[in-house]
Amino acid sequence: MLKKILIANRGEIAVRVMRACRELDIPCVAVYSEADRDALFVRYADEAYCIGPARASESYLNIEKIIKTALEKGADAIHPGYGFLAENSEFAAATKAAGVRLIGPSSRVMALMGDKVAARNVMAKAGVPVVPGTDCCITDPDQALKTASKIGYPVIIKPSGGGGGIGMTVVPDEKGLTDALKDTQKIAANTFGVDDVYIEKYLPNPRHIEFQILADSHGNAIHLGERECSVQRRHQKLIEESPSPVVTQVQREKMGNLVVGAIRSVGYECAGTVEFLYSEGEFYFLEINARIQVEHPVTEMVTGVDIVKEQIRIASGLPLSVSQEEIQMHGNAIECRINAEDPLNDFEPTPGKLTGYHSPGGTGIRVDSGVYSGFTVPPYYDPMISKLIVWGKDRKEAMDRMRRALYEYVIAGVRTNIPFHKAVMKNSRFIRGEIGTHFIEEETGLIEDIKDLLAQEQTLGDKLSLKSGKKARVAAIAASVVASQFNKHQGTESR
Ligand code: MV4
Repeated sequence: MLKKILIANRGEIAVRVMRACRELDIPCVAVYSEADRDALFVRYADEAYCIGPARASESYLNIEKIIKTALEKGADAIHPGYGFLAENSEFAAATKAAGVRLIGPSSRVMALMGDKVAARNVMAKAGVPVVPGTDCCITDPDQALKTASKIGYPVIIKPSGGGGGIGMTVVPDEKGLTDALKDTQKIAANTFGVDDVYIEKYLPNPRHIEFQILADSHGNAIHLGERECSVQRRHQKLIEESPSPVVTQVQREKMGNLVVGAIRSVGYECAGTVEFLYSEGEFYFLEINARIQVEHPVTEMVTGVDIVKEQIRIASGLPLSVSQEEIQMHGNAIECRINAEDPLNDFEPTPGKLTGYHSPGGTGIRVDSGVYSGFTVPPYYDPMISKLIVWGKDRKEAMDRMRRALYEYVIAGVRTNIPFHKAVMKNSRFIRGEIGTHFIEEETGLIEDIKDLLAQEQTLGDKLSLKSGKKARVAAIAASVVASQFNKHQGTESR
């Protein structure tokens, strides 16, 4: 087993990884920026070292400094979490050169997966369905026109070095293709350093469904079923669940086995996610993410597998602790990402001091967070406060539990997207599981629902804080939230 792990990340995921380390009795080292001095993960760690200023390029992205800290402090491995250096193949190569293990795939596999055209070809060769499109990069307009008319409009042009939706252009018909090609190439060059692009058939309103996989150095590879991540906005996921409301056991086994076969064929060795678009009953491969993902807890809740511990086992050269036959999905899990952002102001970030913080608890609740009451959410990074994850014996119980948990959650001092999640949990399409990647923009009524919710809470909060005095404001907010949920105590002052 690894002797000491440095966590090259911050926030909730740093805490998540350290929790696994603590259970495995492996000491953990935090590295942090000046903006994160007071963060929970710094206090949680066995040792913590400041590695630079708030600006990520000088701290969380500072390859040299991070590797130097690992060597100096005797860490034999680095866990990169998600974002920052997690899928940086140069970082993977530099860690290896320094004799430190990276908890993730090799730099070769990382580079292969980072090249979206290469990844598409690998998957197609292994029999995984891919979106109809090109198997090489498109350079000139004639080639583009020929390809597009073959696959049929609308098409989507994507940067090969990209991922996550950046720089993609949808082209409805032949007219706009030449200009769109030029534009996408320019964006690709500016963003990813190479102007390679490829073309796929555009699927109008697909679901986003992804499979969790694990592969060790002994040739064992398994999948842990799928996650449905369709509720997202501008490529930021907001709600994820497992299993997907539309995937049957037969489809799950079929796709799971295909995916496992494909990752075996490339010598993949770590946890990963294979992303698909899903439309009219069919799956289409999109890309592979060679990292732990934000939404991994929903898979942990339904399978009982601790994915981070498995990552650490894999990096230690140990075999996976479970076989495919032992994996069973139990019940349903839903995750809401709780962000410091204002759903009534175009989801603009709202960093600041959490003057009051009370997280929900009870049966079937998991809260992964990197904050505490009195903590100030810094403005420099992603504004996620926590992930609220619930488990239920079926999807209905999971939704009922999520509603209950959201109404217990008290965060004072900054606006959050909790009212957004409350509105979605009441949305009839969401309840029926009828979601696609355009769900949020289609459900324009959500904004009105959020306004109503906030007005109700405001009214009750005002009444209660008059009665209970300033010191009890946080408690009053909690009470108002609960009351507005049940709509029973409105207009009464009995509470
Ligand atoms: C697509 C698509 C429709 N057709 N590809 C955006 C993120 C990146 N991983 C892939 N993306 C898409 N690729 C084809 N051929 C629609 C999207 C897309 C999307 C995908 C997953 C989740 C949310 C999305 C939101 C808008 C567009």
